[in-house]
Amino acid sequence: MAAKKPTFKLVLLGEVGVGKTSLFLRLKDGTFLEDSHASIGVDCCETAVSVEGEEVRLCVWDTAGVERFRTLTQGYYRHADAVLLVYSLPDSATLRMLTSWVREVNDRTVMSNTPVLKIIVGNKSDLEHRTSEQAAAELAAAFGCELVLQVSARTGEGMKEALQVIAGKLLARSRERKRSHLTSPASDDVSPLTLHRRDTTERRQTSRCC
Ligand SMILES: Nc1nc2c(ncn2[C@@H]2O[C@H](COP(=O)(O)OP(=O)(O)O)[C@@H](O)[C@H]2O)c(=O)[nH]1
Ligand SMILES: [Mg+2]
Repeated sequence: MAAKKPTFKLVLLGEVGVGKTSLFLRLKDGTFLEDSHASIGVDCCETAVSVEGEEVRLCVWDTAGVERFRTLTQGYYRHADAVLLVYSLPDSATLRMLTSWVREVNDRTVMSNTPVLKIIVGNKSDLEHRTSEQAAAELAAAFGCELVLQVSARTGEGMKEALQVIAGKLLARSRERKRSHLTSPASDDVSPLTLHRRDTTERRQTSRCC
């Protein structure tokens, strides 16, 4: 039987208008819509990335626009391996607002077994930047975000590289976790295989994508 491909859940967060749905549609269909598309509902899509010859699947989730009311459900965060904290490069206020999103992520994922990978994504790189890279780097350092990336949903610039680096990080982290499970003295008590099976079942019950 073929080995199960490593699969990771990524969720998009950030202020309304920063381009989350545009990034999502770029990943899902390779398209970009000029007009705002606030009415698109919660959705997820899967994209495959090759890391050192291994296929990694990334399931990306977009909000239903409910971030406007800060009413994202716990299910949105459940089993998330990474959060993409999106801001708009031409709008520095959206970067400042990420601090409250990071706090929400920390609150919502406090119970998860493994810390979620936090990634700051500056979108709209095709427009004039009004936000300094330094400010994004400082926010990342202050809140334990491991990556700071710049992309454009409009042109697709930086998207392939972003997926590559995210998939690489998640795969390395998951391999490291498996290694430490195998070598840990506690591995007799908690079987990684059992945990994995339960995890997969829960995912099936709570998610359409992964
Ligand atoms: N120039 C430019 N505009 C973008 C980009 N991404 C999104 N937009 C525009 O920004 C507006 C808000 O995008 P949307 O994806 O609805 O943002 P969301 O509220 O975060 O989901 C729309 O008019 C998009 O066309 C981008 O990379 N470049
Ligand atoms: Mg949206």
